[in-house]
Amino acid sequence: MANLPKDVTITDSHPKSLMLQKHIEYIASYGNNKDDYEYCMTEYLRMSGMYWGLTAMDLMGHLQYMDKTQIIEFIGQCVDPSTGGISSSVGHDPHLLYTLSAVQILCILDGLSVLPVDRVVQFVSSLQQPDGSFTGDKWGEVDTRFSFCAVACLSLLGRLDAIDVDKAVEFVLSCYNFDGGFGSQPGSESHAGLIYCCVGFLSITGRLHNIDGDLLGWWLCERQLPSGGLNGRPEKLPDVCYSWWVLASLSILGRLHWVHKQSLEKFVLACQDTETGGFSDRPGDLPDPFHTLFGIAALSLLGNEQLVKVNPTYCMPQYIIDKLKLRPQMLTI
Ligand code: 3PZ
Ligand code: ZN
Repeated sequence: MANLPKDVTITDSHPKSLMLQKHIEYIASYGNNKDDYEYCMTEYLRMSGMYWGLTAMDLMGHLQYMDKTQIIEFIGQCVDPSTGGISSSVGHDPHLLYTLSAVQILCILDGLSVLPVDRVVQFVSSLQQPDGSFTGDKWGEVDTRFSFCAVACLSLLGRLDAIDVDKAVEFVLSCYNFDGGFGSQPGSESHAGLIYCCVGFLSITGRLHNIDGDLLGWWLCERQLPSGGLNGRPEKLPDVCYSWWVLASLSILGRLHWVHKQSLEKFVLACQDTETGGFSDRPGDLPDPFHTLFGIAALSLLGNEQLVKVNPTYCMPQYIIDKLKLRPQMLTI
């Protein structure tokens, strides 16, 4: 058997243009029925789910369809009184992932005043380890994803000074591999999602000059398959969310033009669900809010003029990042 790359086939039956109105309806009605099986099942990632839906809506220019007051009040109830960390739902354990989602949402909604910011900052900095790495919560494992969450969260709050940035950089650079990519820990295999986290981390901390952008850019654009879609590592199927992780990384590295934009756009558009709205991981699968956000965000990075411009480091609307006036070294090069 020839070792052909795994891929999908896009046919004429797949959608070719952006069905904006369908996606607005899909996000607006997602979770409307609180007795839904789906709604109950996703309680453990509700905070991130809100960030995915809200950001998708803002990128589609329809933030006004979301209930801002209700969302801000919900986040206020998810702050853990003893640690200052934020959980996915009321009464769950706080985690760095949901803390970042909550801060991203509140930046978009201009609702940061609901947070005890000093305590949230204290929660994030308490997760830094002596080697500079971060865990996601008090018990969890070290992972470069959490290094990204920590600096993204603190930079949005204007409080990067609360951690040892040099040590944090040292740890992330210790996860740099010979192929130019990054893994979750020193010696772990390169993976596009983790590369996004590490490149975003180095962009926020102003240390992109420490890596070889050509070598990493090459690894990233090798993720593109004949269908136009991108995978997360060699021998894997393409997936819409990797369109985002790979494209955003290339954009931060100033090498967005290294992918074939037209065929990637065709792949992403083929992942729309023509009946329900929303995007799936690959053509023909069921849509979800996660792939809907990253499909829309990828199309925004590709220059789709129906969408609001997205910031590649934070996956938030660029106009929000502009309003925050982050220090210059925190901006994407
Ligand atoms: C999905 N999570 O662990 S998860 C996620 N994945 O919470 C959310 N591409 O079963 C949704 N795969 C769907 N709505 C999938 C978020 C994962 C990523 C799984 C996935 C995506 C292919 C298999 C990890 C930021 C935050 C979290 C992740 C990545 C980036 C699942 C499986 C896992 C998860 C949720 C549902 C459908 C939605
Ligand atoms: Zn995916």
